[in-house]
Amino acid sequence: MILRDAVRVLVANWDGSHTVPSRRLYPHQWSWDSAFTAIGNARWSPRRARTELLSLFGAQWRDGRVPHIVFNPAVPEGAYFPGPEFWQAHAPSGSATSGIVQPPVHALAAWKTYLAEPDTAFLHRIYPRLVAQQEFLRAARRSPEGLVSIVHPWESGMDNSPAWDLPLQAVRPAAAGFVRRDLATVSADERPTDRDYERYVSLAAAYRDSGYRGPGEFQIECPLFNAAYGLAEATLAEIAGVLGLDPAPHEREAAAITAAMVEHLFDGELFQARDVRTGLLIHSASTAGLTPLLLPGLPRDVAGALIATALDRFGLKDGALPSYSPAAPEFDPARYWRGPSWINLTWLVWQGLRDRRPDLAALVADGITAAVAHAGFREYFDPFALSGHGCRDFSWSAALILDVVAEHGLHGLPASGREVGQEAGGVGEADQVGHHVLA
Ligand code: 2M8
Repeated sequence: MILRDAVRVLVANWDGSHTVPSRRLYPHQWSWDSAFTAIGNARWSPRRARTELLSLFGAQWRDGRVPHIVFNPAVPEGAYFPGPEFWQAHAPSGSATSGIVQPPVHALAAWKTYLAEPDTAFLHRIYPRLVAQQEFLRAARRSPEGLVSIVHPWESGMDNSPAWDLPLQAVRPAAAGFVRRDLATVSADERPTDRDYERYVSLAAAYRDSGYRGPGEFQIECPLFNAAYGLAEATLAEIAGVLGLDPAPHEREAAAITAAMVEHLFDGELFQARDVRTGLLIHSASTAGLTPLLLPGLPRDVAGALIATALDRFGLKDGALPSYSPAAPEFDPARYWRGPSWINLTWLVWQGLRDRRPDLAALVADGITAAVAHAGFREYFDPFALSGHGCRDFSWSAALILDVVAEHGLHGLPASGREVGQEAGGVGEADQVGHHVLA
């Protein structure tokens, strides 16, 4: 049942060449959402996963950046703010886009898509684009310490994390005069405040007015973004191997970023963000700080310290993983990226644990399936009550459950849900549903 329902959500959110994260709240194509969605789609329709990734990279800019939103021209301007009129940006393909980026998790998505159905022609097409995406980050965003920075909280993917509160204080808020669309769909106490939005808009407008060169008033080395960048290099090494290309430059870059992260961002317990403008670490309790577990070359003692922190301060064993430590005063179980459990973030930590601590990885996978079984494919979840928040029928929640179940089975479900899931034939059934719909 859960698998069939997941596929139904993905089918309903499909727009012909990509999947919208949510029909009402996010009616365009988002960059890292497409990567997570492809990872799930690869489990029942690798063709759809390939199309999703290739359509996103079809809007890649000449400088290699992959915009965080590709706008659907059929959707009215007023459906999402800030829309194409605000961003004033176009890809060489002609698509209207935003001009900022999101964590580069796409090499991993391409690789998992390939593993689900080995299609070397797809890898040949996507590899140079993935390389160009990394080259943009090196050329435009790399600091002397060898880390890449983000220029807007939206680039972190964890927009409203308490980790950004301090650097955002230095940003002049934009004068009001824009209309938020998100509050028409989701309750205000689950979303960022108006004050946050004034600063988001101010930063985005300044970056736009610089010709998307920046850097502007917000320049941060985020541990999740850098972990994704390093994992992308490690994954590109695998892809290069399949394509008969030299993996060594990617391996060297993955090792270099891992070393730079340990040297500059690790506080002994957790990876922290660093403010490039002040040179100081921003001490927070964000779950982003656990995601360097994804890096294959992370030293064993550092990984051990991170796992200890995850157990002590993030309740790793206790069910749904929060996006911010419940022990910290800023924690909020219901507001956007300030504490709720998000399936994509939990999935990334799960990936990082699978080889190192399969016992803990299994508990995290159980937490993902239990949250979705309890509340449905919501955007985020109260990590204790498991109640759903944000929008409904959210694509990456539906997609990643397919991946988790394919790897881990249905252990996290109550017995009744498990039976229904098995009766439905698991991912095999979903496969038929998907191919039927695509035919
Ligand atoms: C959220 O971000 C957008 C801006 O990009 C928004 O709030 O309007 C974040 O959760 C982000 O990580 C996600 O990619 C996007 C679409 O799901 O929504």
